[in-house]
Amino acid sequence: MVLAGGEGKRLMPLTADRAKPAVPFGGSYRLIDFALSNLINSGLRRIVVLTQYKSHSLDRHISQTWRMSPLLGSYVASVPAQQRLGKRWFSGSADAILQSMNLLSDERPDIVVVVGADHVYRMDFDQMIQAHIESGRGVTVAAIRQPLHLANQFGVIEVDDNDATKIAAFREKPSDPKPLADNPNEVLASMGNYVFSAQALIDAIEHDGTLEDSTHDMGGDIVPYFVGRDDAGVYDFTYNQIPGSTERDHSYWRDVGTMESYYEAHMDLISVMPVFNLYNHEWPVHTQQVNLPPAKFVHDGEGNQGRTTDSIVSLGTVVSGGIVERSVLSPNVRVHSRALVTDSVLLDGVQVGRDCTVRRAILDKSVVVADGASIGVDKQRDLDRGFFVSDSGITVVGKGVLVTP
Ligand code: ADQ
Repeated sequence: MVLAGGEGKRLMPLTADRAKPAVPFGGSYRLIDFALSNLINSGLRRIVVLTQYKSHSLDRHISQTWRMSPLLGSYVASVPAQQRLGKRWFSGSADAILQSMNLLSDERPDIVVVVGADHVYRMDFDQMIQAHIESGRGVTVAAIRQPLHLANQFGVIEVDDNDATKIAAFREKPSDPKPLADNPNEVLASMGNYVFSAQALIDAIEHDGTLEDSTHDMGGDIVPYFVGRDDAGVYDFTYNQIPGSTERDHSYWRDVGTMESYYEAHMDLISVMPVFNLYNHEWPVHTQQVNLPPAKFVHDGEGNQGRTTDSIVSLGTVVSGGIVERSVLSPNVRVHSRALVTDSVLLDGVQVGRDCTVRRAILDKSVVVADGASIGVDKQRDLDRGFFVSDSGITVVGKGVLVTP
């Protein structure tokens, strides 16, 4: 079960009219492609995606890209909130499962893998499932070390003193986290990925549904329920072995929930020795293959050479007489004469006109930067023009906006 109903408020304006799992990433992908690729590459073939918030582009992406053959017993099905339990939408991620309980009773699985949809990583869930089965516990939570100062964004795990595979305490987004015994600057964070014994999950979710004071949240309520019953295990993500992964990108995992982390994860892709290697064909990240012509770099007839370095460039893009450095260009981008695009992420169909400068910016789909305009050069001016500027000074321009000089 893929939880894909989150709103992604901290990624506004990129989530203004699409669900967070549908946010484009890395040129050709959507965020959800990473979770779905991991599940498929792990041999899991019966997948439901629970959607809710602004799910149109997410549903379209799933049906166009991920649909498999129910006839052959494999499927990726997008399941919208259906108000099966009364006139209300999902109140939290556990409520999304409660309202989709019919899927479990139809399918009758032994094991249910529940994952989030907005992280960039590679993971073999089969290895985690094996560890879960061996433990005999009700739930196993995938975990990774994170810096102490980020603890308030994660579920924080404390392991048992005598058994490092058992969770002794779990607190969702604590303001006073307990650091790891061997490193005062780190905590053990939940990755939001769980393996459940099916009956234990059903019991926990149904019990939670009866509680008036519950937030019906997987991290906030369901995992603590198992911990309270001494029935929660932890799976250390650093043990997960992916074929073809390098020492550099082993255990790479990024929660791209904020504009800063979304931007930084893009920069991880384009560094010369990538921190996250998209070119590992042994564990491919799948996405929609669109029918577009190859990318092209040309001079403009006025002596300006089109040039792109240290960047990712997607199909259908043309750089004509402009310069692009350390940037990610999605399909169908145009960069025209004497334009300079640096340290930026340009989504589908962005057009950068002549003599423009784009610096440390994220431009959403179909943004048009008119001839002579600049973005990211004067941050105050960007704010005055109504653009979002992050704490570290990344300017974000929403879908379809015309940027004038
Ligand atoms: P968060 O990501 O903050 O923390 P949440 O907002 O519930 O938790 O999102 C988890 C996943 O569930 C996301 O993929 C989201 O899209 C989805 N989701 C949220 N509400 C939903 C709903 N009503 N219906 C369907 N899907 C929904 C979680 C855990 C933490 C953990 C971090 C890791 O709660 O313990 O540390 O993930 O990033």
